[in-house]
Amino acid sequence: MTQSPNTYLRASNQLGLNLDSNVDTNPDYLALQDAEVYFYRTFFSKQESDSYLYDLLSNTPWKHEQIRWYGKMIDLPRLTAWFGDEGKVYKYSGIVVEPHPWTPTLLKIKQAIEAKTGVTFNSVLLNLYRNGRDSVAWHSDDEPELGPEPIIGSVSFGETRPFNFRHKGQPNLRARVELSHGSYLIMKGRTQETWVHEIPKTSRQIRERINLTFRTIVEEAQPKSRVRPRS
Ligand SMILES: O=C(O)CCC(=O)C(=O)O
Repeated sequence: MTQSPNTYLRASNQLGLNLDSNVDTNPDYLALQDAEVYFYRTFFSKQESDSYLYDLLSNTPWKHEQIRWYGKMIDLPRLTAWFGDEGKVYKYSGIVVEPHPWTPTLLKIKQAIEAKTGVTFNSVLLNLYRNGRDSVAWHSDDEPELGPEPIIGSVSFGETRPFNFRHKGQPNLRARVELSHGSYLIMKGRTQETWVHEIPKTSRQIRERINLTFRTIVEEAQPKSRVRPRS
């Protein structure tokens, strides 16, 4: 007798088999000079990723922030939302954001990445790229409140977008990772000190993408002479 996929899933479940056998167990290590970057191409299964994408698109209080760019106020080319533990205020590009409290969905995603890698986070910035015109310009996640050598955990759902790296001291050193639906990228060590990253615009007709960059706001922000805005 042939079994329908659902019968197979139920049977596998009863046997305690891994239903997500097509998710990555170990990350790829990206050999970037002066940096430490790991990448799970498929951290969340397609089914989980579809459900997270739909939930986050519908239930996030998306905001269109403005920044001062060469003396003029401009809209960020994406929508954002900041969540985290109480009091974990984030300041970037002249924007100051108070955290929304964690939602059950965000806590589930956070617990999944923490359980696998042993790294914990107390906040997350959500970015919604509505189409190919939305982007994030070259920058590093090196705001003082992230402390030295911050660990950034970056989860993506929706349309695949290229994530470009450029070395700060040797701009001809470049790398690219395709951040696909359900992927998880971890940047640690000196990555933010030595490299910048961007999501470029594209003229391709593409659908939405949501990125969640989990961070840890440290209690004592280190004074810093210059923080470059990102657009
Ligand atoms: O969307 C991404 O993958 C990158 C987002 C990012 O660089 C940031 O929020 O600082």
